[in-house]
Amino acid sequence: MAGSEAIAALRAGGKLALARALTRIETGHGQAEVDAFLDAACREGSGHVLGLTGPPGAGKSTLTNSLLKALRGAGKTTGVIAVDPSSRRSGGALLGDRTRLTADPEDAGIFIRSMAARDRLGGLSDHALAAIAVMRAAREAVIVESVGIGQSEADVAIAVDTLVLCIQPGSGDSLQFMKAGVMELPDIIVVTKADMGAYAARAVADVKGALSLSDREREGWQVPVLPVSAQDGSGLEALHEAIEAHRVFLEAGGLAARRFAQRQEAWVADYLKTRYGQAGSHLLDPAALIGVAGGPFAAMRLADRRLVVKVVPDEAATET
Ligand SMILES: Nc1nc2c(ncn2[C@@H]2O[C@H](COP(=O)(O)OP(=O)(O)OP(=O)(O)O)[C@@H](O)[C@H]2O)c(=O)[nH]1
Ligand SMILES: [Mg+2]
Repeated sequence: MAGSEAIAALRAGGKLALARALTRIETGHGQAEVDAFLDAACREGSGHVLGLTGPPGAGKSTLTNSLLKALRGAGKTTGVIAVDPSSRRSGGALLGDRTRLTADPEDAGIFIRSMAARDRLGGLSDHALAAIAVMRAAREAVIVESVGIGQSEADVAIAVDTLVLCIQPGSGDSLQFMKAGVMELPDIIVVTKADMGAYAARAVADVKGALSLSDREREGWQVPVLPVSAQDGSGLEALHEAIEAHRVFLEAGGLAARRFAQRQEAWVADYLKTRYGQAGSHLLDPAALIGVAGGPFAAMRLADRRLVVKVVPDEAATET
């Protein structure tokens, strides 16, 4: 099926079509037809992708649940991808996530998928990137839950439109994040479990202190620091509004499209680096590859073909 028609069928086919598409991109990984489908999804997708990231236990899944309800309440079709940090972890962790994500199974507008991060701890696998591209084409709003940021180029920051960093009170995490230089990544910072009173207020002050002025304002966007409790519901509405405001901010002036193009280049650059190392990644230009191949996924396969080792016959042996 040609790209555009396949995307139209995906949109018309509901949850079943989405589940099939996600299975297909895993089983058919590397096939030209699958790459064409993924590139069409990138071209035609327009869903807003929200990333929720932060340390283990910060409250990401609980918050995902609350935001899912808010988005459904606003009438949006939604998709959730929960990225499990390690494929080596037992099924228990995934099941734990599933029980906290208590979506109505009858609601055709909610689709939830758990995925292993595979080889890259805390980062995203190629499969997760592909799944996000598909969800973005099929749904109006997508939430990606992932542990940790700033650990590799392949983390959630290059996969989403709006990045929310979750920090829990009393953890001292803001200091760690500041030292690691990841404070410049999030668009919104949430101090979770705000029902913890003085601890939460202190954490908000710490985060604000850790954010330098340049971190707080980027390209005209002021990074808000919001205390939120998924338990008693306080701050949830303000968070939902901030996410919506960021979406509108991105749409205005075509910033969303520009950033999406940059992110696709980052996917290809990361693929080159992961697969072929520093030397390999210097040989090919991601933007040029995408231009020739027609999209980021076909570009990765084009890179594979170009960088395949050619065996050159020994000169001395061929001279005689
Ligand atoms: N007091 C309080 N506890 C909360 C709140 N949100 C989550 N928790 C608790 O914090 C713990 C971790 O919550 P999760 O939502 O599973 O956190 P997570 O970040 O998804 O955890 P991992 O996916 O394992 O990294 C659970 O025991 C929750 O009940 C909140 O708003 N207030
Ligand atoms: Mg979780």
